[in-house]
Amino acid sequence: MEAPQRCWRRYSGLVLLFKILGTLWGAQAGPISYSIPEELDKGSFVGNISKDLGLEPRELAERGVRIVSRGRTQLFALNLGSGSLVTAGRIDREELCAQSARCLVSFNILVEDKLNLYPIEVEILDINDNTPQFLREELEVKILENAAPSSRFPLMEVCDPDVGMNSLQGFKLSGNRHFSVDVPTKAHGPKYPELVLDGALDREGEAIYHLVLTAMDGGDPVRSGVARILVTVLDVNDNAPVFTQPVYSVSVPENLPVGTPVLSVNATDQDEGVHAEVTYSFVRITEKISKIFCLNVLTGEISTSASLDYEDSSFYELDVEARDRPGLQDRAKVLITVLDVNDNVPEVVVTSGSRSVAESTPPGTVIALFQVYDQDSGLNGLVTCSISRSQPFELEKSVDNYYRLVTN
Ligand SMILES: [Ca+2]
Ligand SMILES: [Ca+2]
Ligand SMILES: [Ca+2]
Ligand SMILES: [Ca+2]
Repeated sequence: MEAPQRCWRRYSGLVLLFKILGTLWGAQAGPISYSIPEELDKGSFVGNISKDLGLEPRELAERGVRIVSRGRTQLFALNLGSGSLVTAGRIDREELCAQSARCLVSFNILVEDKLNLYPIEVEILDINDNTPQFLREELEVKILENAAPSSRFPLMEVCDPDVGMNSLQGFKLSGNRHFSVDVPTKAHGPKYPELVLDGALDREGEAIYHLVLTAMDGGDPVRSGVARILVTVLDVNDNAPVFTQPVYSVSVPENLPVGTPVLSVNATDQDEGVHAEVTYSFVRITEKISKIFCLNVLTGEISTSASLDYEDSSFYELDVEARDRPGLQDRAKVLITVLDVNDNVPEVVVTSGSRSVAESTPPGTVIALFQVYDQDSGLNGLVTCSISRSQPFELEKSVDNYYRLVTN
């Protein structure tokens, strides 16, 4: 196998060119041509040289027929017994001629007794003895999830040092509707397959794709090489945080100690990393409410920062916002109902009354008018009023929690 860097590079220096030593000896007009496939065993038949020189096989030895060439290891030899030209060893076409379309070996045969030179040309035919091979067997490709369809991403180089149909003919990508493979149509140069994005990606849907790329030559049988491609889809901030519910409701007693958590809001963000880092804040909050409730920026926990008072305010509506680091946001409502606690004692307010009462005062005389009330609500504000039976007075209910104290 050729070193990868040499693949697909055209260079001409490897074609053997043997100069004819001269025409002084009257060489033949054209070369004697033979062709053999590469990789034959040593001693394989190339051509019937004695016949083509018009000699008997035994004359090869008698007339001193031999191969002449300069500077290279001789690839061929004469079999003096059979009178044929044979291979002197295995010939690797790829080593000899690289990507040249035709691989010709030229040399001369000298007939010593007459000093006649005969040019010989042997074409080495390619066989499909190389499998397409990727320069790397694994590659990670990172693609932003918002990459436009038809975007292209270069993959690893592949080489097959054979020529013609025996070299690289095409690629196949393991079935995936998001990707295909294509090779830019350049006449020359390296063949880098490219990954083509066929459809929109969504990291939140699928973040990783395992693809198998196959490179095939056109030999018979076809040889193929495979490489694994890991596509990592990179996140883009395409999701806003979303609160787990649009409205959060809670009821708390008004005597809740300061600093007690009331409830937590929570928003999730489908993205990753800083695109999913959510912070919380109140939206358009009055100064009064901002002194009563505080919101933990990181956890979304709302707690009291002052005492609640049902009698002052029994209901709060707060707007909260969740925001990811780049700034996408969502909003929700928080409804806080303050429940009454029996924290007020009933009060008695005397509206009118006498300081003293004459002993002779007849029964049923009104001595005082007073009102009772309680700031609490419901049962906590329901006041009952009574007087000791041992006293010479009794209570008479009037309107609106008013009572009259009368003698009996
Ligand atoms: Ca070959
Ligand atoms: Ca091949
Ligand atoms: Ca995303
Ligand atoms: Ca986000």
